[in-house]
Amino acid sequence: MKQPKRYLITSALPYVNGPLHIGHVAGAYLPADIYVRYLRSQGKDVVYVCGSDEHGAAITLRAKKEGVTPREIVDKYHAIVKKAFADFGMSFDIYHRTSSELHHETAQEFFKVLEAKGAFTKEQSEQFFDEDYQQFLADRYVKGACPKCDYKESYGDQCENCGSTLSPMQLIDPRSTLSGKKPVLKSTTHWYLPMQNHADWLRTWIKEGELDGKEHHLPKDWKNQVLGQCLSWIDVGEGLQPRAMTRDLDWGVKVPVKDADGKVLYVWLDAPIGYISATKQWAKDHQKNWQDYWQSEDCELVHFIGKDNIVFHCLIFPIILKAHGQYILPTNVPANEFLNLEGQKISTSRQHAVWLHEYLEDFPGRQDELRYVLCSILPESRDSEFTWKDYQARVNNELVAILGNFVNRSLVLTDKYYGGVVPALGTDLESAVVTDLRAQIKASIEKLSSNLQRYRFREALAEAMNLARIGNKFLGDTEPWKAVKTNPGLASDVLHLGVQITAELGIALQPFLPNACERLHRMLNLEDAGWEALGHLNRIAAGHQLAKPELLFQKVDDEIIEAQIAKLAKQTKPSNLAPVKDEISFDDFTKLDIRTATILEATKVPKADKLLQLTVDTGVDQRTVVSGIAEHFSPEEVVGKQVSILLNLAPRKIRGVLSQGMILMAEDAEGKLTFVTPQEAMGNGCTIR
Ligand code: B3M
Ligand code: ZN
Repeated sequence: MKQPKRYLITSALPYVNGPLHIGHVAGAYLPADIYVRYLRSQGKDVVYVCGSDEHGAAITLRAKKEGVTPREIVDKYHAIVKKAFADFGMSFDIYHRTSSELHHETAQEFFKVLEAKGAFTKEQSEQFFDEDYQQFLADRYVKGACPKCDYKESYGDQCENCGSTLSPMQLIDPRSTLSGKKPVLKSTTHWYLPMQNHADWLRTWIKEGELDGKEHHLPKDWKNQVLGQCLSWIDVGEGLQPRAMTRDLDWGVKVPVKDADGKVLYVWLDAPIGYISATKQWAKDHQKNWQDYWQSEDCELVHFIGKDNIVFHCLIFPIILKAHGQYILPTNVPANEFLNLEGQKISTSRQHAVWLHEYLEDFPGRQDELRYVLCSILPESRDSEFTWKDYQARVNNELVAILGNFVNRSLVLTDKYYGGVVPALGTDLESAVVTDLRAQIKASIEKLSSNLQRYRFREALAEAMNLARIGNKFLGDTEPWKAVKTNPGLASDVLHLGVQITAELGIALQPFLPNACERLHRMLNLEDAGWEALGHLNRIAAGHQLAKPELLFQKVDDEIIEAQIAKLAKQTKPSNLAPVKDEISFDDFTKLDIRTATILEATKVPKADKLLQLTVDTGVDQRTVVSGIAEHFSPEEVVGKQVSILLNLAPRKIRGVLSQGMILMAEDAEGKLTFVTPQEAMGNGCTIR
C-alpha cells in the first residue's frame, strides 16, 4: 500500500435534535480526535471535518414535540452541540452545518450529477400516509415493532434497540407518530438508488480491499463487526434492495429537478455530502483546495461512526461517491459499538444519559479525565459500560495513582535535590539497567504506535500508560530518595531518566490527554514536540531548568460521584411503562370500592408456586383473599402489613379457595412488586379514591 500524502477524517454529523451524551463521544468523536491528534503529531497533512446534521425526521419530529419550527430546533441545538464540542476540546478543523447554503448547493449539485448519470431510478409506489395530518410517513414518522428483535418502539428507519436498519414497511403493527393511528397506503413517486446493481463491486471492495481491479485498502484492517454487517447486508436474505433517496417533506434540501415539488433529499443522501460541503467551507476559509482531499488518490478518507451508521457509510455513500465518478472511497470505517450507562442503554428520550455539556459544567477543567475514562472503555469490539464508580476508580487509581504519582515523584525530587536543574546521566546506574529501561520503553512505544495505526485506542492508551508504570517500577527499584544520601551519583542518574520518561509521556499521551500534556510541558519548561521525538529518552539536556511542579490530576471524592449517581437516578424516566388504557368515566371509577386493610394471616396455597392465601381485616369484616405474590414475598413478610384492597370485586374460586377481593400492588417494568400502603398508618376500612 502506498503512503497517503493527505488524510481526510470525518466524525458522524450528529442530529441536532438534542444535546450530546457520552455515548456519542465514545462512538464517533473521541476516537477520531485521538487519531487526528496522532496524525498531526507526526506532521501529516490532515483535515478533520464534522458538523450538525440538521435535516430529517429526527429534527422535524423534535420541532413538533417542542411546538416550534425545525429552524428553531436546529439553531438551538446546533449552538449547544457546537459549544459542548468546543469546550470539550474536539480538534475539528471545521464544525459546519447542513442547513448552510453551501451545503444545499453542494448536495443539489451532487444529485443533479447522479441524476444525469442515470444513477437513480424513478418509481411510483405505495407509502404509509397519515390521513389526519395529510402527510406521507417516512422513516421516524412511523413506529412499530422491530421485525428483528420485537422491540415495540422501533422507528421506521432504524431500531434503537438492536441497531437494525429498517424500512417502514417492515414494521409490525405500524402506527403514525403524528396521529398515533394506523397509517393508510397512498401512491407517490420517488428517486431510488438501485443498490442491488452495486453488490458485486461492493463485495470485492469491502472483502478483498480491491476497487476497479486495483488494491484499495487492507481488508484485515477493517473491524470484524463492520465487515460482518456489510457482508450480511449484501448477501443475506434478499440482499441489497432499491432505496428511496427522496422524501415527501418540506424540511430538507429541495430535490433540484422538475416535477419534484414538495420533495426533499433523503437525509441519508444529504448528510454524508455534508462532509464534502464542510471541507469546501474549510478550504475557502484557509485558501486550500478541497479537491486535494476528496478527489485525489493521494488522500486517505476515514469515517468514524457508531455501529448504527455502518450501512450508510460502507454501502450507500460509497455507491454515491463512485457513481459520481470523481471521488475517493473510504479506506476504513472504524465503527464503534454502543456504550451503556449504569447497566442500561443510554437513551435520550428517557433522559438516561450523561450529557456532555453538563459534565463540562459539573467537572470544570476535567476534560481529560472524561477522555481518559471513555478511551479506557471504548466500545471498540463490543458494547461496553460507563459507571460513575468506575469513573472514580480509573481517575483515582490510574490517572492520580499511576500517572500523576510518577510525574510528581520525578519532578518533585528533582526540584528538591537539584533545584529543578536536570542532572546529567552519569555511570553510577548499572548500564544493564539503563539498557533494559530503554528497551522496555521502546517496546511500549512501538505497540502504542501500531495500535493507534490500527484504530485500537483502548490498547494504545494502555501502552502509553505503561510508560508511567515502567517509570514507577524504576523509581521503586532504585529508590533515589534513599540513594541521594548513600550514593548521590545513582540518585541523579535515576532522576535524569525519570525526567526523560516524563517528557516521553508528554508526547505519548498527547493524543489522549492533550490538556494534561500541556500542563506537563509547562512543568517541564519544554516546547511540545512531535511523534518523531518519542522513544529516545533524550528530549531534555542536562542542566535544563524545570518549572515548579504541580499536581497533574486531582482525586475525585465520593460525594461528587454520589451526587452524579443521584442526579442520573432523578432525571431518568422509567422504561417500558405499560400503555395507557382506554378512557373511563368518573362513574366507572366510583364503582370501585378501595379500602385500607391489614393482613392478619398468610399461608402458601398448596401446589401453587405463585399464590398466598391471606386473611385480611378490611375494617368492615375479616375475609380471605388469594393473591399472586408468593414469588415476591414470604408469608412471614406480609403479616401485619397495611395494604389497599379492592373490596367489591366479585368473589372467585382460585385453586379451591374462595377469594373475596384483590390486594393492590405497584409493579415496575422489571416485574418488581410492592404494596400500595398509605403514607401514614390509618385505621382499616378507610376509603381510597
Ligand atoms: N446524523 C445519525 C446519527 O446521529 C446521523 C449521522 C450522519 S453522518 C453523515 O446517528
Ligand atoms: Zn430491533
